[in-house]
Formats: sequence, structure tokens, C-alpha cells
Amino acid sequence: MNIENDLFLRACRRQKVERTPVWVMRQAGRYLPEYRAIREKADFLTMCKTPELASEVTIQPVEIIGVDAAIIFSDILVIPEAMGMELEMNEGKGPVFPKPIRSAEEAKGLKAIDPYRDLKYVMDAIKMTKDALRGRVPLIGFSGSPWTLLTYMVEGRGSKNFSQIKKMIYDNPRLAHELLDKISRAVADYLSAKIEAGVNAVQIFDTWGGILSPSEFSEFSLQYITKVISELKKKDEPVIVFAKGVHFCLQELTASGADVLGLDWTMDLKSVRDLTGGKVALQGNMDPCVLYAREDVIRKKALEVMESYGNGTGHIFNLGHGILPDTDPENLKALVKFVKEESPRFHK
Ligand code: 1CP
Repeated sequence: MNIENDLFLRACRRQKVERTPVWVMRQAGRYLPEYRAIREKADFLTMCKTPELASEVTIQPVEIIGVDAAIIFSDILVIPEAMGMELEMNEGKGPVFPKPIRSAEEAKGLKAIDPYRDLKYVMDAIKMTKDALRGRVPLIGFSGSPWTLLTYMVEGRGSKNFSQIKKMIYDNPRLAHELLDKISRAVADYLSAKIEAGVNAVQIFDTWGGILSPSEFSEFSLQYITKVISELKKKDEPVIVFAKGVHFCLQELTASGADVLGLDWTMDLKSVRDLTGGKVALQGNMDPCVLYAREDVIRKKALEVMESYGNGTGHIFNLGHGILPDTDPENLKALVKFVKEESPRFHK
């Protein structure tokens, strides 16, 4: 099916665009009253597993905010669940694996996944969403990186100092590598199935890459991201890698096979553009907290991001991490409108 507004896909491929495309990470979520209305009636995992609900909240930001891409509603933690780990989504406390994996014994129960069977609900949600979008904008599929998934599987929940996963990489690196290998297989199969089901691009979230030193990042995260990308069955759909806090490894990430690097707000787009030599497109990178400010501040900061990238294609406007749940949707609307109005002059 032809896509009516394909600015996002053209920018990913560094082809000419009339203006800078814009979407935001976590755009389908709690900051939207329309999302909360559905979430009141169903718990989070039920929403993920009910294609009608997942599809409805995926489309909300396209219709309400006017973003240039949709991202399928789900979570990165559905993979460990499909591999056999019990997952609880506790109200207010976030996701928890009550039986984290910290030893070879505990790792034995992890299964290889068949995404068409174990994550069929995601594929069904993608197909339903593609139908409902009727080609208005592209649909993005995503996964956690093997490293970020392992972090949750070992810690059992969000963490402050990541002591359990770090203990594993120093005390039993062989086990960490065995697990990362297994997870990489699952991620590659899962993303390949999502592409087959109809997503137009995929994003790999390496939220916790930045807790590692440069050499450990190469060994425990980058290596496996590269493996996943090389094992995708279809190669036409752009691959975005968002690795938070890895300013030390951007050139190496450029060689991972990614088409686009997602950047957090601690990096300067111009420097990264120079460093990566136009080999990849860049996505980002306004601090999500700017959306707490008045509209004139939001405009000023958004303009700084666009000016920092400069002229020409290859920039996808986004935040430097997910939008926060207490953001006023009106402020996001104003941001998206501003990027649409202001960006054509960077593409003359
Ligand atoms: O109560 C609720 O409604 C649940 C809140 C919520 C939502 C809306 C969670 C639990 N996950 C999601 C959706 C989600 N998660 C999307 C939706 C698509 C979109 O609109 O972008 C995506 C892409 C994710 C990805 C995700 N989940 C990441 C990577 C991105 C990031 O923000 O760094 C991570 C780390 C998770 C784990 C997770 N799931 C949920 C929470 C609260 C967390 C963070 C846990 C923690 O570290 O404490």
C-alpha cells in the first residue's frame, strides 16, 4: 500500500523531504486523556494483548497530535514473557519479573520463541493498525536491545545501580553472553515477523546501553545489536537504533547497520552529524522536560534542535527519551505544529 505521508521514511533513507518529519517516543501513552480513558477499563498487558485496543491507542497520537509516524502499542518486556518469564505490571510501580534470572540454573527455563505463535497478538495488532491507518503515515515496530532486555530479566525491575546485571557480566560473563545470544535470536525473529506483518521501519531501544563503559558497551550491547540487524530477514525497512547515553560510541554504532541513530539530549546534533559523516540519519533530541515550559520556550528549544542539525534531509525530529506522563498534550500539539511550520526552510 502506498503511504500518503512518507516524510519519515524518506528522512530515514536520507532522501529529499519538504519538511522535517516529527514523532515522539512513548507518544501512545498516559499523557493523553484518550489513552487513560481506555486504560481505565483494561490493564496494561490486556491492552497489549487485545489487537483492537492496541490499534486504537496506536492511532490516537496520529489523529490527536498530528505526528508523521505511528508506533505500534506494546512493550519491550513482551519478549522475556514469551520466553517463559512471568511478568507483572504493577499499578504505579511499573513492570516486575517476580523470578529474575541470576544463575545458569534459573536460565534453563528460557525458551526460544516462535513470534508467529508466542507473539501472535502483536502481529494481529500490526495488521489491524495498518488497515485502520489506511496508508496515512508509516507504522514503526520496535524491540528492546538484547542488552536492555537482559538488564530487566536479571534485575527483575527498573534499577538505580544495576548491581545484579553488573555482577553477572563481571562474575559470570559466559552466562551473560549465552543469554544475550539467545535473546538476540528472539529479537531478530520478532522484528523480522513484525516487518512481515507490515511495519515500515523498526526501532531498537537500548535504554540501558549508557550504564556500561565503552569497552563493555561494545562487548555486551553493540555486538548483539549488530547481530540482530544482520539477521533481519528483510533489509528494505529502515532500522533505528536508540541507545541512550552512549556518546562515546557513536561512530561504532554507525557501523552496526543502523540507518538512523536516535540521540538523547546530552548530544549535539551538529557534532554527531559531523562525526558520523552523513552515513546515517539522526533522530532526536529535545529534552522531554522542555514540554513542561511555556510555548515560547518550547519553540525556542525546538528551533535550537533544528538549527543544530542544519540544512538538508536526514533529521527526524523527536524527543531525547519518552514523553513523560504528566506532560500537557496541548504542549506536544504546539511542538508538532511548530516543527511542521518552521522546518521547510531547512529543506530548500
Ligand atoms: O500504566 C501504563 O499505562 C503502562 C505504562 C507503559 C506504557 C504506556 C509501559 C510500562 N509501557 C508502555 C508502552 C511502551 N513501552 C511503548 C509504546 C509505544 C509508544 O507509544 O512509544 C514503548 C515503545 C515502550 C518501550 C519500553 N518499555 C522501553 C524502552 C523505551 C524507554 O522509554 O526507554 C522500556 C525501558 C520499557 C519498560 C517499561 N514498560 C513500562 C514501564 C513503566 C517501563 C520502565 C520500567 C523501569 O525502568 O522502571
